[in-house]
Amino acid sequence: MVRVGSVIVRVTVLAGGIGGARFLGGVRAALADEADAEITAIVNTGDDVTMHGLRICPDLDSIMYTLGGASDTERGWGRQGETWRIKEQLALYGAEPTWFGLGDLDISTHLVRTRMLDAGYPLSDVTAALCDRWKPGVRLLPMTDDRCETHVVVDGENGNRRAIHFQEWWVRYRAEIPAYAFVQVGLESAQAAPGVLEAILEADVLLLAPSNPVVSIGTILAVPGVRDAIIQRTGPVIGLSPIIGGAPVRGMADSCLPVIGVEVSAQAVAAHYGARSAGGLLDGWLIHDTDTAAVDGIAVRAVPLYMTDDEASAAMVQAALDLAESTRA
Ligand code: FO1
Repeated sequence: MVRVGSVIVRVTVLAGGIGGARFLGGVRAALADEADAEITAIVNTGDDVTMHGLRICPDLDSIMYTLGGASDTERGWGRQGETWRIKEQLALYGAEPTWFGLGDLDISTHLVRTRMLDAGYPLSDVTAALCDRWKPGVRLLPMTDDRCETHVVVDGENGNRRAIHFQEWWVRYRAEIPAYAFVQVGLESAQAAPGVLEAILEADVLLLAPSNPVVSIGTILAVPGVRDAIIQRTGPVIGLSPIIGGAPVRGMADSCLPVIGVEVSAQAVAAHYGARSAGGLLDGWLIHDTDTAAVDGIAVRAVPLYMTDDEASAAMVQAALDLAESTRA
């Protein structure tokens, strides 16, 4: 256990959706018996989308449902015991999009969120209100309260190109149509949400979850002020590789990394994040025990990285905290 004097750690985690949710389950488990532990998750909101008039925040909801014990671990997103009656009825009306799976239980979350946003509450207040019910056991912060949806540049008609929402690319096209760029619309003028920069600066340890380095972690890093806060902070920054043996465990990182010219490997992602001593982000990097990686200035350690359950995830987190301690010296 990492001890800073007698104060037990404040851990801040940059996280995306499904991988981030599982990882945060491990962080919570690893610090379960540390009464003073404070865990803050800074969550990607680039996947957010408005569908059928409802505001949907997939990554915040994945983490909230997973840590709240209500997620469908099989499907990987949404609620266990979900039904799709409203979705079926919408399709009978021909209400587009019909390709996006809106579950009946999930819709209650979007109704409450949309009503609060329409009443003028910022997303961070809405998220806190939803978490009052789900009690995730960690503080969930959207990376920003401002709208900055990820769009994907794909082929259009007769040779030109067009941008579609990330959810259309990922859900409708399964990331199988070529992507030429990812653009978070409005991100350059977005503000970090309240508490985000402080949570980065003041954490005893900052962890980059094994989430998609491009559209999840990369989007959080692109929020004005976030990258600078990471570089300025004094305590260690430890990342965990989302790539094992040249492929992501889940999701579509292998479809995203080539778009930004990064190879699909633990080594390439570490080099992409860069060493803090060279103006980058990382002091340490955890890779799966079958992989190798070597980047000047980054302390690399190989441990099992499959998050099969909270115990396995907790072991990964413990390894990351131990690595943080060793890089601190
Ligand atoms: N993912 C799918 O593959 N198919 C869906 O129909 C789908 C619906 C959906 C609805 C609400 C929500 O919060 C997430 C949903 N997801 C779906 C997952 C989502 O696309 C991804 O979790 C993230 O956006 C990528 O990390």
